Amino acid sequence: MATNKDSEIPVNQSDNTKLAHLEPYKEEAAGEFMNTNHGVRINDDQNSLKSGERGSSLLEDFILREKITHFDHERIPERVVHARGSGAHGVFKVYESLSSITKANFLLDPSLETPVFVRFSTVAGSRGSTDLARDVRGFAVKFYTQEGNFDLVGNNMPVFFIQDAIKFPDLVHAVKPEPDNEIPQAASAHDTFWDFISLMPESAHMIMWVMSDRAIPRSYRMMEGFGVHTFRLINAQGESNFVKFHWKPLLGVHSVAWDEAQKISGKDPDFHRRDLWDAIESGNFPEWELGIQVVPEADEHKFDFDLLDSTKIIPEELVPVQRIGKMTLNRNPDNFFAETEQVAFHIGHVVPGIDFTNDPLLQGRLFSYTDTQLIRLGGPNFQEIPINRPVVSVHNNQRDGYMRQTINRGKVSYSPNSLGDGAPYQAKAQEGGYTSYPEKIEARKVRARSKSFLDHFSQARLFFNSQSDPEKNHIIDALSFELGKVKTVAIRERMLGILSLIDKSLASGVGYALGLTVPQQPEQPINHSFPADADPNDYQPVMTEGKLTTSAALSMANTPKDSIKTRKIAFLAADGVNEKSLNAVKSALTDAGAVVEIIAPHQGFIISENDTQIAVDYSFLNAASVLYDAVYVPGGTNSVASIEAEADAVHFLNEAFRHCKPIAADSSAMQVIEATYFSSKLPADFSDKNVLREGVVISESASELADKFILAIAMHRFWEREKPRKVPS
Ligand code: HDE
Repeated sequence: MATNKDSEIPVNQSDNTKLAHLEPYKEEAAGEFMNTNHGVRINDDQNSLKSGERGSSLLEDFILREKITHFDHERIPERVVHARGSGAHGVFKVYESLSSITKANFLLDPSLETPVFVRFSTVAGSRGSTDLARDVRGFAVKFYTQEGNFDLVGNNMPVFFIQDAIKFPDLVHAVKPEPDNEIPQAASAHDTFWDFISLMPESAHMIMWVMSDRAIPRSYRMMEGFGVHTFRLINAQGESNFVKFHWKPLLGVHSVAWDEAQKISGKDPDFHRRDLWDAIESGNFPEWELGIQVVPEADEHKFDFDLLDSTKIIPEELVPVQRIGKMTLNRNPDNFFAETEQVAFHIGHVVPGIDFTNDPLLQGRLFSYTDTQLIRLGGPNFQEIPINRPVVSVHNNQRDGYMRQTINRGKVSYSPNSLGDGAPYQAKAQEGGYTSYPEKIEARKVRARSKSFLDHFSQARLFFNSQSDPEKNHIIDALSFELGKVKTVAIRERMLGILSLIDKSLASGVGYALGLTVPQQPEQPINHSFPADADPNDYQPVMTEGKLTTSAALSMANTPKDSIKTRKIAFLAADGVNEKSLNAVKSALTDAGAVVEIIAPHQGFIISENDTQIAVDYSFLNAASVLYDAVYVPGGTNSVASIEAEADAVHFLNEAFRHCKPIAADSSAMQVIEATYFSSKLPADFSDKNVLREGVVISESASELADKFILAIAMHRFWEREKPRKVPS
């Protein structure tokens, strides 16, 4: 069983009540005979029953019929959004009781370990699409609490494209492949998406996030998560506070470069899935802290944005994020379909102590999630699928339907009843019965948008202004890429109008790449989405400046950069390698938690200069720099000569440089660096010994090299290399 060295959470997984609940459903074939679904042992699974050796197959072959029929029905509809995903089991523990703000049991007792199942996903692509699409990532957590399931169905971005659920089908139709030719797969870089976005200025803030590097994470393990909507926490006294949920990854927030993302999509479209799986298998359990921003009921209107508007964040400078507990993912699923595919999340799965607000996006989601499971999982009993069952037993008067598993005993399936002594009984609030927060409502029935929702640009600007220069450049590059793929020039122009309302330099940067002039005044009106009878002016964005000009939490440049745990480092070596420096650097890196892989001209073994065998992990044919975080070239005369002569090895280094990754080489391997495109771009004093410049380390001493290399790897990327000295790759 895996052990978790660095977490205080015990990994005795038999303590995990949910895993114990799943146990009876598991099947193992080891040592067993093969039999039919009806239990009859099978004598021949290789040949169908025929009328003679060369005769036709017989209808009576129940073994053939059963096998083929089951196979014919193996597929279920994929999720209409978030089809591509990966899941894992884990546990959550609160640090201290939150009884002052909530009565939710799993947030009260620091000794209580609540099982969780988490599914990460992309949004637009189909089930088999690449992990590295530029896209939002789903971050859905099912807490199996003692009071029933609580699902926190969030994303890795804290805002959303639209303000009202009624626009969701339009948004999804626009971003999915175009309906006439089903192109492009898992990409927003096409006309229908940008057509819709350019007419919906409320998406401006979300567009900044999706065009930022947050949309191309290095790993699911290195993403933040957000509940997006404002929820309510309710304490035992019935008092309500507004709350926003956050997940903060302990490994920091990191991304890849866009050029790299596109190449990973070809080299390893399962990159994120594999990364999550491998990390958990090797005992490197991913961890996140759960954070909350709490706003007292009385402060509902104190902000210059509306708490019910999902296109807005509460800046952390205004309401700090309190870290209240930790989630650790410590077990891979046994079966992808049974668990990851069949898990059904629902924002409406709440427990006493957690309640909703009137956010119109949240309200629409409350309908959608059960409805979609009915078609996807085929009927009203999907909650009986093992992964979806709560860890508490279920007693109510719901009955029957396709695939019912529960055998409800007795005559009574109604309430009130006297024949069953009135059971199952309603629970009082003190007995854990769910009561909704009695929010006061006094209103007319209207179809309308609140005026407090009409500031679409100030937080988009806040986000852009809060980015480092490389991050700003990446947003400009991403928009130039996406809009460059849009064929309709009028859409590009309309988007430039929107961008100019966020930031002039942003708009002019994108305009330059597109060869278009930024319109002086955006086309009027810029919001084309208003009711038929309304005065369009009532729906136009309100141009205001927010109270803050920047917020440090919005920039990934400010993420912790203190660890190289689980980073993948490539060592490029061949026969004749200097084994001493290879081993010294390897053990320094692995001691610091990194994963080292040796890449050589061929698989099997290489022979070091001291005639020892060193196992090779991959050849240049199977490996690529885009699959690694950093690269090191050890010395050794013959090895260095072979690596220098290997075009794929030189390409490996060029590409790593282009993607701003740390590169290290022994001084005696300098000729390999000199064979690269970028050696001429390095500072003049570069061949000096013991230099660390812009993430490139050359050293005579393996231990000094390792120290500097570790610092460089922890920095993740040296983006400042990027602009002035582009390197082909
Ligand atoms: Fe979802 N969303 N969504 N969504 N969503 C689904 O439910 C929907 C929204 C999110 O790993 C569907 O079971 C509507 C915001 C995640 O299984 C569906 C609206 C956020 C997942 C659905 C939204 C999300 C889904 C499709 C606008 C972040 C994947 C399959 C009102 C807070 C869960 C399914 C998993 C999945 C509807 C907007 C997160 C159709 C109508 C905002 C992480 O029910």
